Amino acid sequence: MAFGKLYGQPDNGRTISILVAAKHNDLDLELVKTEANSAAEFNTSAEYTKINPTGKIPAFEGANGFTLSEAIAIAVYVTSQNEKTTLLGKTKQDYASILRWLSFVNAEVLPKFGAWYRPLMGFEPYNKKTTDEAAKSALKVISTLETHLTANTFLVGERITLADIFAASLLTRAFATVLDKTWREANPATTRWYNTIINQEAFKAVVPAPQFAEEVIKYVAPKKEPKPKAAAPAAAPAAAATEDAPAEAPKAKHPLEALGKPTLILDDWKRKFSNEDPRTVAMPWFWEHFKPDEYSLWKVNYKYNNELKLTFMANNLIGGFQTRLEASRKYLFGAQSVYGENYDCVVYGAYMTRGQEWEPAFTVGPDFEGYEFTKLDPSNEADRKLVEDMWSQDVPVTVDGKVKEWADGHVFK
Ligand SMILES: N[C@@H](CCC(=O)N[C@@H](CS)C(=O)NCC(=O)O)C(=O)O
Repeated sequence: MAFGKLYGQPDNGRTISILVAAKHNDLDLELVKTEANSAAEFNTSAEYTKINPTGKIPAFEGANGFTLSEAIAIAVYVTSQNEKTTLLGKTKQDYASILRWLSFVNAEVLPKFGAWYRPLMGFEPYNKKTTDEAAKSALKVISTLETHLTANTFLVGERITLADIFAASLLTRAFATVLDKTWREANPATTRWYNTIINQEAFKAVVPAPQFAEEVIKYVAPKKEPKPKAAAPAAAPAAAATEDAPAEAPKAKHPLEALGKPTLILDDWKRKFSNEDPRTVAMPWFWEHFKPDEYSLWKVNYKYNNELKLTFMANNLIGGFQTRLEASRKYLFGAQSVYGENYDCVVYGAYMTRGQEWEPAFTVGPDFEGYEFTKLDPSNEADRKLVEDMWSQDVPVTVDGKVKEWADGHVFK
């Protein structure tokens, strides 16, 4: 039986740190995949907020009922379960020094790096000046590591401790996105140390192939194409994001409101989907209640799949797309996934929207121009299968004769 559940994401640094520490001490933790979005339905539920009142990840729920939030506390708690662990140092000074690094990386380093790479990844609105400033302060704060690791093999003492595991884990995304080849060459001590930590067996068991950016990833503005006038929705959507001015939430009434109340209440379906097995219970319920005159089904595939690189970045693209569909939440349900591997992946998905056109629901954000919308026929067996596969997120897709396994994805509900 697992020691407890860890609520988090497999590509989230804070989550990784706890999983590696547990692995190091042969402690079994069950990862419950939980969005890094404190506003998401599950994160705001009573069930989750009693474990972590902020709705953020990570959070821990022990098999014995003990619950804990805050990455540092969870990492220390999990590590200390092994009475003989060497990860917490030998002396009181070691232990305090370990806490010093945990706190430094969690509170000083990670937020500064996040402020740099999150806008580049499309997670947050991009503003060149702010992002450049974030880059400067991130590089300044991480120079503390280079200085320390030039004179020391590990962060504390002569062997790996939780400080190293925690710091390397929290830096995985920075190395994958912004700590590029040039930076690594200029910072050999931190790079040597990082390579040592990520090549430990326990680390590799959790993150088999951490990524290294060749160059700092570039912000890519949402694709824009000339839009035929006829495609404009009834009410004006939010302005498309530009480099310095992110899109604002639409203030006009949603055009789909005019369609009135359908017999299939979207919230009923969303609840069914969230609480039941998709294949055996939710989908049969869906087809029984789906009304083609009230809703339409759409295949929604990314247009620029050949430009995708790392799967976690492709998954972030989906996250950004869905975040900016917020204004249509009352009228829209669907799921999109990344299939394949790094440098060979695609973003496919399927949605159901109120009404018979895709534009009113999808043009509330700027990202729709990067996607191709193909109407599906609910009476066609192949189209029904496509919807079920996309929403169940449990089977691979075949692209140009090549099978691509499901890697990650998001459900918009
Ligand atoms: N102080 C918390 C911070 C947790 C945190 O910020 N988690 C991020 C992911 S690493 C999150 O859940 N963000 C979602 C949000 O802020 O909505 C800790 O150290 O655990």
